[in-house]
Amino acid sequence: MKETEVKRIPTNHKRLIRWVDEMAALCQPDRVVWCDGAVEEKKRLEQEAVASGELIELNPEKLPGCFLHRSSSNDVARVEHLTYICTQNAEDAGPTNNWMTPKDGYEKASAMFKGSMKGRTMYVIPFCMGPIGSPFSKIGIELTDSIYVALNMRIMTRIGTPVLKSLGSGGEFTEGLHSKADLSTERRLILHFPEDNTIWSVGSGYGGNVLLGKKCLALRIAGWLGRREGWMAEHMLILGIEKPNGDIKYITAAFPSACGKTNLAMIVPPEGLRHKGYKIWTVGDDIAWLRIGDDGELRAVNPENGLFGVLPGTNSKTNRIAIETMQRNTIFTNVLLKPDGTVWWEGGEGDPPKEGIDWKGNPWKPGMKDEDGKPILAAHPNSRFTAPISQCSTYTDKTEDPKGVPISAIIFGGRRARVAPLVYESFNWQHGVYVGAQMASERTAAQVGNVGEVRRDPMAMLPFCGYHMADYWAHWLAMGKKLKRPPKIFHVNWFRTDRAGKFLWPGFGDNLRVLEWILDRVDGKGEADKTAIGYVPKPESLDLNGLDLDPATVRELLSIDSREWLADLKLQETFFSQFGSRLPRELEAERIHLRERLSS
Ligand code: TSX
Ligand code: MN
Repeated sequence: MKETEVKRIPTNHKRLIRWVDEMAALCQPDRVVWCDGAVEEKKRLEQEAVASGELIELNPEKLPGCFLHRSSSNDVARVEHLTYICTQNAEDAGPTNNWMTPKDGYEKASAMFKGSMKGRTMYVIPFCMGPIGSPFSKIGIELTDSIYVALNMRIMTRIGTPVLKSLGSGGEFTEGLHSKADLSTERRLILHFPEDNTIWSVGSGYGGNVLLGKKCLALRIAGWLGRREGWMAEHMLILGIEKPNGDIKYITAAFPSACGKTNLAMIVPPEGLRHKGYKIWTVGDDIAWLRIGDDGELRAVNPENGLFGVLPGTNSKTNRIAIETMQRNTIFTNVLLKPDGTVWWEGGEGDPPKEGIDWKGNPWKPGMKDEDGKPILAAHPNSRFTAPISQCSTYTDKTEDPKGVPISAIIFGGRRARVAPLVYESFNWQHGVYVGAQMASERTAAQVGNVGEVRRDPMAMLPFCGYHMADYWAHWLAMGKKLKRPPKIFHVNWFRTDRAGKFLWPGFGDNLRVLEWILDRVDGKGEADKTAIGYVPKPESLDLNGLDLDPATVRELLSIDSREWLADLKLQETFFSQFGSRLPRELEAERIHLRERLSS
């Protein structure tokens, strides 16, 4: 048998070394390379990836340090139907997760991993979620045969020698094993073993399936750890809003996909509020780890170190800060390559280019149609950029604070053409948990399935909760009891339309007007009407200066139709019923009280 070549091992962590040996024996790579995270290593990996065709170097004058990657065309998104929680008892995964036993999981995936790295290099990537050395942080090691994963992980997380130093000779870490294997959908599985602090991902090379620090560790495994250790792993952005007097208030917000979470995380104040001198700070755009600080307040850390954002629809009108962030040291995945070595996507900067190479690698011109007469897209709808968060002009080094930032308000939201008003405040923490648990969003044309269909997505965590959803809600309720001053919980909806389907609210930068009301409420200011669903702003309590909204539109945005709400409550009831007796009594009580208030 051919000896696996192993470069210098930079750790004396015996269990780690033994595990890497065992996984190498299973996957049989030609080489094992321990990543140190240095700049020289980055350059070497980039050169190798360009030589093999995995990356295309972009125009070094216009986009320095940027690369294009095309994934396999059957491998362009997370695969929820192939994502499993592997626990001894099915009940611990709950009705919203796929489940198999750990034994079945290891057996099935082992057959796929066996010999999968022959002829390839296995990279050993020590990574840290959260600032190195922070009590918030968690260390993982990802073994992967993908150079694309290695390069993405060094943007999305803190990697290399400093992480191994922090781990020492006996520290705890999440074991992550990834192989592209043959990229076949028949041999693809994303498995979580929370009882073993282990993640196995095989048969994919794409984003959320393979950057194991992100959804797999920072949400599913961390959620499990957080329940045990008394903290929370949430699918939330973290944003700071600074007043001219230097006072900064931080909020977190959870939205289902296609609601513009990354855009809100980099919101640009609208012209009409410019005179108020707000400064915006982006702490994170996707994941928040929430802990109770020594002072009894809720504090948040962004476990990530980069942005992995959707590109279609991103331009300098919808998100100027993101566009500026991705002008250097960025990996673009599944977008159009222009003849000048730059990139483009649907809804990107300017008009479609006259020609280019599409995300599948084929020549492309605007207006091209496939055999079925459907337009051929330049970029995949789920095409992405990976960029260091430190390149964001609204980045703050508060992101590195090992204690996290104090949270004043929690915002839930969804895309609803009707029912949900622009904004409302829950009555208290328990009611706020109910508001998060019944969250829902309507499908857009960019997603697969029926446009407009309402889907429940509690706390935007449906695909990311690594244990029983009802236990997750119980954990939320328990956390509220432990907080000295629980943050106020709000719900927003930027997507309400009139009868003709036209958006009533301008959205984007103007959403700061809503955030302003939310912070006023936190300060005990900001006038509201007490309604059946919660506190709704009085129209005059929103600063609409510079906006051309007529009073009837504002009234419609803030209106509550009891009949629509009662119909929606039926859908909530159906959704809740799947959790049976495990559903916390408090949430059932909130639903019944809401029905009573709406009916009276
Ligand atoms: O991200 C969005 N946000 C949040 C911004 C901070 N989007 C894009 C959603 C897809 C990711 C929005 N789209 C928002 C929004 O607030 N609102 C809308 C709907 C909308 C779209 C266009 C207009 C108004 C509202 N107006 C014009 O096109 C002129
Ligand atoms: Mn996300």
